Amino acid sequence: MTFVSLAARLAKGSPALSAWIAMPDPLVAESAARAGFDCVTLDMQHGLHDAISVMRGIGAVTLAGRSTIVRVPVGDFAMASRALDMGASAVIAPMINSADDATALVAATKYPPVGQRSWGPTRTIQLQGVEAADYLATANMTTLVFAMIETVEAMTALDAILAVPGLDAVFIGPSDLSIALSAGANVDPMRTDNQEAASLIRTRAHAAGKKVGIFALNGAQARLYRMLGYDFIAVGVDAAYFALGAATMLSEARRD
Ligand code: 3PY
Ligand code: MG
Repeated sequence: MTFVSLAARLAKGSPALSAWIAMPDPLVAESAARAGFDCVTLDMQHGLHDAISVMRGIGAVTLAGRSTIVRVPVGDFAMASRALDMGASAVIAPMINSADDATALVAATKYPPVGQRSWGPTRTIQLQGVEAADYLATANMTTLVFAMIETVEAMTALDAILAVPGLDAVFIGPSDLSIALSAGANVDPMRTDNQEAASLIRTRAHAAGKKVGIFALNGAQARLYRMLGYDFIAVGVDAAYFALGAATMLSEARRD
């Protein structure tokens, strides 16, 4: 399989459907890459990944011909920079609530003059078979930085966040957003006010020239988001792929 970066795919206007992997073993990440997803996201915020499992997972996914996205823990912009050094095609940073947060994220993940990313992409260069000079010349365009919008503060600061130079995209966290918009009363990504807020974010981000991602709990939600014009859609989580596959097989096996 030829490796296609997420940036190249989105630049062509093709939406990307991503696996979402919490289990910290490269075999799980590789299985997702070979199962037909366009790309694979490894989750360090709520998933069980750490720096070593991310390094191994990126290798397995890349060698299976897919690009890897890493969601880093809250505020861990140093890890965002490391994930790119390890060969990630994109990073997602949760709970970006202000232009200052977004500026700090960009500083860690884009080379000068856009940011202050420090040099050391040894593993990326090895994995992708590129020359160091070519990587330096292209990395700011070929790697994507997503700021998560999932709080009332982020909604209030949305235009200022979208105006931060070097920020490529936003990623909506519809569960946290639904909790925030209901002042903690419930978590319901499909609630009408929450979907309206997500559409507002999508429209404003597209108007600002940014790509927009969102997390879908299942295939039906992912289809809806694809129809609505989201660019990057995370489809469910690895535990659900396993449970759904097992339930389907067992019900078949137990049918009289
Ligand atoms: C959310 O829905 O809040 C997320 O962070 C999705 O992963
Ligand atoms: Mg969240």
